[in-house]
Formats: sequence, C-alpha cells, structure tokens
Amino acid sequence: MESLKLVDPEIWSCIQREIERQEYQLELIASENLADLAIMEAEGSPLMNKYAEGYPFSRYYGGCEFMDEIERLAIERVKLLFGAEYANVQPHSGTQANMAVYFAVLNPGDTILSMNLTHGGHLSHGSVVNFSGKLYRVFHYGVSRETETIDYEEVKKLALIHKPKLIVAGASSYPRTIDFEAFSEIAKEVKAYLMADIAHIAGLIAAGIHPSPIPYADFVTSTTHKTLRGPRGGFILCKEKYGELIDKMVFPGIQGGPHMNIIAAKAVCFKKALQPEFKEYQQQIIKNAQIMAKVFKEEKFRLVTGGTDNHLILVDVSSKGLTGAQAEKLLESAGITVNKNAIPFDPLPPKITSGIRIGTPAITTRGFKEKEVEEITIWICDILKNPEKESLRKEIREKVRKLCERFPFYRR
Ligand code: DSN
Repeated sequence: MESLKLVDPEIWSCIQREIERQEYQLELIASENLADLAIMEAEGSPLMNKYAEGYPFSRYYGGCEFMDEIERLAIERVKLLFGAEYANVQPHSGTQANMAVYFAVLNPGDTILSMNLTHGGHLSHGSVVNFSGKLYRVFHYGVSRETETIDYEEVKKLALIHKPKLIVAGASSYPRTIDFEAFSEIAKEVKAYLMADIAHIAGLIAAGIHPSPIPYADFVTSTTHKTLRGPRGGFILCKEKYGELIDKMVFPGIQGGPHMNIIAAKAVCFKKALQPEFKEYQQQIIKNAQIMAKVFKEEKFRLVTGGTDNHLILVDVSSKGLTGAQAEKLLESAGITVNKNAIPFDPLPPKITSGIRIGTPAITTRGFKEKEVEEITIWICDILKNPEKESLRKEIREKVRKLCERFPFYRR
C-alpha cells in the first residue's frame, strides 16, 4: 500500500493497525469472516471506476462489455451454487436485498410476519427502528420458552390470525436448523409470499449441509460475507417468474449504479464456493461450533437451545453473574472478539444483554480444528469465570497471540 501511505498516512496507518488486529486476535463474531486475497484483489480493482447502471447487455452507459461478462459470470455461478432459477447480484447489502423484495411485492401498510429481533431475527425484518418496521404492519413470531427453538405451531397460529402478505424465515442469531418446508406450508395455507433470508447460513446451504429454502421460498435473500466468505454485499434468488419484478426494484427502484468491483468479488466468492474444499470448510465450521458448545457445557455455561446445529452458539452469561456487555469487554481485553447479544426473553436492554454470540466461520478459515477450538473455549470460560483476574486476561492475550502466529492469515 505504498501509494496510500504517501497520499494519506493517517488512513494507511489505520489500515495497518486493523490488519494487525485481525491477524493477532481471535475473530469470533458469527457474521464475520476472512475473505480470500483473490476476493480482496477483485474488490480493490479498477472496476470500481466504472458505472454500469442497468443489467448485462442492457446498460445505460457505454464501455460495459467487460462489466457484462463479470455480472453474467456472477449470476450464472450463484444460480448454479444454490440451484436457483433467477438471481440478482446487485444489492449492496442484505438489507437492500430485503428492501427490494418488500418493495417488489408489498405496499406500505401491508402485513409481514417475521422473527422477533430479540429472539434472533434481524433489524430489516420489521424492527420498529428500521424502515421495514415503519412502512409495514409487522407481527413477530419467536421461539418457545421451553426449547428456545422456533415454535412452528405458533407461527401458523399467528399467520392464520394476521393473514400476512409476506412471511420472513431467517435469523441472525439462531443456533438451530430452520425448517423452510414448514414455513412454506404455512405461507401456502394463508396465501402469503415466503422470503427466506439466509445471510448467516448461506455457506452451509451452498455446501448442502443445511436444508435449502430454494424449493420452498418465493424469494431468497442473502449477504455474501458471512459463512459464504465473500465481499460485503447482498444478492437475491427467486423463481424465474419474479425475475423482472426484482430486477426493476433493485435498479432503478432502490439503487443506482451497481458496484462492479464488488460484483466481480462476489463472482470469485461463488466460484470458490463451488469447489469441493468449500464443503469441507463448512463441515469444519459446524464441527468447531459443536466442540465449542460441548466445552461450554462441560464448564457449566447455559447455551440457548442447549447447543448448535450451525456456525454459532449463544451463551447465556447471566448464569455466571455477567452481562453480555461485560463479557464482550472482558474477552476483548484478551484479544478475543465476540458480540453481546440478546437471548430469548432477555430482561436486559440490547446495549447490555444477557448473552454473547460466538461464531466459528473466521477461525475455521484460519485453519482451526477441534483441538484449537477446545483450547480457546477453555480460555474463554476461564476469563468469564474469573472476571476479577486481570493477570489471567493478560496471560491469555499472550497465548492468543502465539496461537494466531501459528495460524497466520495475512502474513501467510
Ligand atoms: N449485523 C449482522 C449480524 O451481525 O448478524 C446481520 O446483518
């Protein structure tokens, strides 16, 4: 980054320090990952200079011949990856993808049924502080108090009462398998559209180790940077019959020019996800999350739902007399990055919470297997069980650094 260093040493320095942070801390935020260098090269390429409003072979700008090829490759690859009839790869984010679907099939005031944010849903699924909660009448389903898993009977009951025009299936902190078929049966019964937001589990679905919503949902939205390990961005998959509607809503409906550098990076991500190694990677993500859950339980921590089927676990730290915010801070001071997260029926507000969410996608990318995950989970438990011991956190900070040195990412 020699040019950047000369032009803007302050920003250059921030980037260097962030590289250092990413390299020498344990990234356990469930929605983050470490994208391959090839993906970063595509994203940081001269494609960023090009406008390409429109779609392949039908643009509002000249000079788009290579843009057409790039976007066509991204579309073909993502369709192949998920077995979808139609794809739009232009959404700048998962929220933009959701917005495009809502705007395509709903009118302001229409009814949505989606998962409660505090039970694991997402802001863009109708939270009152988000456009989705302001524009639509939103009703939420949640998880059962007993099992902390989605109560499909409750979803059905709510659907029959509220007659939503759209049901959203998908979550941002739900550690269990989502039954898209059950959602589709409910949607069919009340004649609602079904949208599956697979942002968190897209990699698992692409690898065939979480059931796919493609046969069941009218629309599937996602991001590309979580388990899928691509650039930050979104995409929409749908039935061919909705393709034109979705395309028009993404552009010119809610977005202007597509970010062609990101679309190229998405194409690289999809290509990598089509390789056999990607399936092994996704399987290891789950193995790592399960070993982590096992150690937490052995150390007598309460896990929401008692464990995990996917890439994340939700730890109820209130069982150890801590809040999520305290736990996040304690771990951060030892070089371990997680996020505080509400647990179902959390009595504490979202900036404090009773839980922490921990995900294994990024450490699995670094090459961690069961042995390393077991070791770091014991460190995490030790820190959380001994919040007064600053010396312990310092000791573990050193161990984290040494472990990261053994599994370099940027310094390979
Ligand atoms: N903010 C993301 C997450 O952390 O799950 C979802 O958009």
